[in-house]
Amino acid sequence: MIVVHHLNNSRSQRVLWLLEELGIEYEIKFYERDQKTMLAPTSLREVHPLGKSPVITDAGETIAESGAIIEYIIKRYGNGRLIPPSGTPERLRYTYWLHYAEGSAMPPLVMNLIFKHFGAGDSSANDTFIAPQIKLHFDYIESELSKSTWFVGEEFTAADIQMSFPLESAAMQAELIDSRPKIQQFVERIHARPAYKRATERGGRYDYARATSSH
Ligand SMILES: N[C@@H](CCC(=O)N[C@@H](CS)C(=O)NCC(=O)O)C(=O)O
Repeated sequence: MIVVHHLNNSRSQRVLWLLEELGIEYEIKFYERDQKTMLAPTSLREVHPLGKSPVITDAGETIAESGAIIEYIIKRYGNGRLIPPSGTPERLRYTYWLHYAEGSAMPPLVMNLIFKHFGAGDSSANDTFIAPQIKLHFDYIESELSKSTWFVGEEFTAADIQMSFPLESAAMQAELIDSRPKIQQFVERIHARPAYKRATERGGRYDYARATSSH
């Protein structure tokens, strides 16, 4: 059975959600962030050397990186669900968004978080790079979401699950979300899905699920 090594308030919530969408049985092993540093406990390094979440174990394999985990689950357990058929334009878009979430959307958001957390005295990095990059990406995402209900088209796919984390992270910040109604609606739509709700019930407190209700 799949074991999800789940860190509270983290990207591993996406894996729980995917498994709920597919109706697959799984176990959760819970890990708590250090309250001060927000880092994962070192016990997670016993599962994978980087000690990051998500990581799953299944059939003797250990799989890390949320995109790789999604690919693995969809291929092994999906039976063609939540992924467009290969060789279609939809499949190309699916692969694009699956990689874009962690490869392009998250880096400026993480930089912003670190910048805010450590309160750097010199704001030039933020003004010249981080803030303009966030604007560029989120304007782009807003415009893509004005073309269709979901990232790939009218069908919900696992790429929407992968994209949920950057969008939920953005939705925590009023200045990013207030002027971008499509992103806001996307986040509301995913939060209304029964499988999403079941995943948050099983995964425990997940602050990002409250993103849109807070403002
Ligand atoms: N690109 C990786 C990022 C993994 C990652 O940084 N996870 C965070 C949780 S959202 C983490 O484990 N943070 C705690 C730590 O670094 O100790 C993925 O998508 O799986």
